[in-house]
Amino acid sequence: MSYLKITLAILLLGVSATLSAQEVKNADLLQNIESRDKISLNGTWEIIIDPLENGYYSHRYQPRRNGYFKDDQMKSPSDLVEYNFDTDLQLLVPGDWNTQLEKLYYYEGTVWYKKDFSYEGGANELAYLYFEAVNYEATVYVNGEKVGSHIGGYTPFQFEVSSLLKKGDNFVVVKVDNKRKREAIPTINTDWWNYGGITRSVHLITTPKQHIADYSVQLEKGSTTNIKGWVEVKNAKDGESVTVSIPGLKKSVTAKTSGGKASFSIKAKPKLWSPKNPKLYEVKLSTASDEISDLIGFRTIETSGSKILLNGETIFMKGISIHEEAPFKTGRVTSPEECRILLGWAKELGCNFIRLAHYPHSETMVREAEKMGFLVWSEIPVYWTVLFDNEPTYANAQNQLTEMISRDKNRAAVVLWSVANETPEGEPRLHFLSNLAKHARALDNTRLITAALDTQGFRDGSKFIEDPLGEVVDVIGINNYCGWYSVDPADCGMIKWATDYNKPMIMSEVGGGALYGMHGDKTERWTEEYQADVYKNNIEMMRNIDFLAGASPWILMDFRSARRHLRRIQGDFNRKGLISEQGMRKQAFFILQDYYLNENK
Ligand code: GCB
Repeated sequence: MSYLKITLAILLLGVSATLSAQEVKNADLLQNIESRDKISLNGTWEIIIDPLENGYYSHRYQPRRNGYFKDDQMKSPSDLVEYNFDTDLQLLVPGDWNTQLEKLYYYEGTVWYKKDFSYEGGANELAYLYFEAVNYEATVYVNGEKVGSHIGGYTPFQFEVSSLLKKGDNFVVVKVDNKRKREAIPTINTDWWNYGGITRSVHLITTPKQHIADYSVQLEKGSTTNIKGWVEVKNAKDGESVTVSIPGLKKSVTAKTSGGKASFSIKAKPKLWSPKNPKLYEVKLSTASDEISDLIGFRTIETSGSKILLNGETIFMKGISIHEEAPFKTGRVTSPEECRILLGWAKELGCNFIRLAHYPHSETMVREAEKMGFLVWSEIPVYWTVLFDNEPTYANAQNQLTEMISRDKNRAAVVLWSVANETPEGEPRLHFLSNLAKHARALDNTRLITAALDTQGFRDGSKFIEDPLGEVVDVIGINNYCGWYSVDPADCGMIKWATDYNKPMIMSEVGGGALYGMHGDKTERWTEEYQADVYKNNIEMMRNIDFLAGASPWILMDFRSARRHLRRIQGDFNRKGLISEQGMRKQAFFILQDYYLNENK
């Protein structure tokens, strides 16, 4: 055993000890918001830009009792109220603030959001405020009272607010703060735009008092004939009936709750979900007081040596990486149509796989991808130089992982949970990421765990993967910018790869930049010809990796990044897209397309 492996074994022992003491729970999130009774709180919100957090802190820097969340109004002409949502600015929700108001383009800080709504709630119902995502920290108030806060910019959260609502007019205020912090997830330094705001939809969801809160309906690991799962029923006594039926399979079972949960299994032979046949079944769940239906696919995913097997058969994952950046208008994706445009481009490229980088994308994106037959890699923003030895940082990362898995655990399309991207080797990092992998497996034993690594050694003339994290993950992601950040494109084709890990590798990033429409010699940076040559030679290199199980080159479309300062070429955009932000395909698009459509894999 090598020194690294011994260290790893010791670390993993420590990890399991910590975790066994801890209960592994899904996030408190209503599953499948689409099929719920709800009022949309999307649309125009009143906002106040508050860089000094004056609406929160007094001049003695103490939290105010009467902050902006009270939405105070002047009662007489002599009153002094130094803010007024109704006469201030407005923003659209969902949406980032940076691309909606010029003065907020580079802004990082606090913005207060307010929305009036009317509620006609019934006596026997509960009301949940559900936010699909707010970047980065949200503190939520209903009718002037604090209901809670949430950290993490890309996962959903909810608050049960029934007791704070009244019949008729109500208002919600959200303090949104996107200041970057060293200890945060992601940390201070990223290569994507820190879009602030209530970036995804907001709903007021109503449910019966006793309601179906969450459920898992998936094939049992290793089986294609046993659908196994559980249904969590809020406020249920023991022994209440829960029925799960799948009309398309002519199956229905009734299970009884115990401790608020009913477990079931169904013997069936579903047609398996795959990119070629993304079959989804209607699944109906019901209790005496509630019912919900979902579209669910069934498939298996596993590895065998260096192969990835989908439904028992080897699949080569022809992928592309995607940021949640809107085509044509830029900024955050805010509509299903925008998701479909991005996915349509990936289809045109010949992909059966997408890497949703570098944070959980919206549920809409994942569902649309599932309908279109894409395998999905989903990841949390544990990116670059996270504070790996800081416990609150770990807790934050684990919470984001829990929320991502909780939300998408019924999506057949999702086959890979990624715990990190390009993190520097070291013991605290190994411990941190091993814990995350262990946590993901405890929540969901049916999918594969991966991470994108950029640490490679060199042995016997080959690039050598020896990062100890390789031991922990099921599939090794490798980010490697041959021909862009290192060596000439022409030399990439000759590079060989090797590893002692008998595991599949996905080339999770390769690529180079080009400004759409800029032409010249293939040795001239930023030309489409240069980028195309990077792709040609990297494809040559990939052909020689016998343990390669797929690729997700960087990236489908140009995206905003505050690290990209070449005014005339980048102008705040990372130009590694195969397509410009205005939808124009660059030459490299067709090189990768040719590989995906014509390679006999
Ligand atoms: C990487 C990162 C990605 C960057 C990319 C680049 O390795 O994972 O987030 O955008 O390189 O363009 O440098």
